[in-house]
Amino acid sequence: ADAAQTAVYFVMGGPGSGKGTQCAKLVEQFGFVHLSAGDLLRAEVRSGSAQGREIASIIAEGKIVCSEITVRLLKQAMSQRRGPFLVDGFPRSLQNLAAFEAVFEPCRMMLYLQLSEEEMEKRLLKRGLSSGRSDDNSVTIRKRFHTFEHDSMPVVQNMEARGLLRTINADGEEGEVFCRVCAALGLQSA
Ligand code: UP5
Ligand code: MG
Repeated sequence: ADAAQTAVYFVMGGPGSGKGTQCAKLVEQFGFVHLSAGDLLRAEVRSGSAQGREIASIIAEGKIVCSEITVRLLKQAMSQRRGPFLVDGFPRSLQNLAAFEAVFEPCRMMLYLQLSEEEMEKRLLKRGLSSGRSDDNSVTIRKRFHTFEHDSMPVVQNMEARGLLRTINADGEEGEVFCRVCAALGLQSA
């Protein structure tokens, strides 16, 4: 595929900041292709493979799956579709970023959904009542917050230093946040 058709936008933000929700809206209104690294990893877990079991235990601990696995899953998913791509919840570490950039063109931009831990926890615990996600419990949520601050914020800072970061206030109603997301992308929402 040629570079013009494979534009990549990273969508980052802490656990429960609304990445998946905002990506779904961008798909619906503008035809982006949404790739959630977490969803790809959870699909691998459901496949029941030995690697899936390994991934399951990493997710339940709120830790980061090794870059090789995640990049391979992204590569597979991207090879079947034509962009522009929203890569949601990745890269979560500087190592993830380096592994991605060894294979793909640098991203166009990173959207960073910024939200307080209090609000993120509220959203996740509410979702946890019905999500069935092994990591939507208060113990794992705390570990996810720690991993985000420790490993993922350096990626956000790296993007900022490269002038590629757009920080979005993710507090408020979905539609309100979506208006901010569209503005950051220079898109006119219906
Ligand atoms: N909600 C959304 N917007 C709202 C709003 N404006 N007001 C009120 N409620 C709102 O939203 C979360 C919940 O909040 C939903 O119930 C939603 O309705 C509501 P969602 O859009 O799902 O937020 P999102 O940021 O996508 O939250 P998610 O839990 O998916 O974020 P995580 O980053 O924690 O999860 P992810 O799936 O990306 O990763 C899970 C795990 O996989 C990681 O912890 C890690 O162990 C592993 N992983 C890797 O190892 N490597 C990767 O590259 C990716 C994942
Ligand atoms: Mg998500």
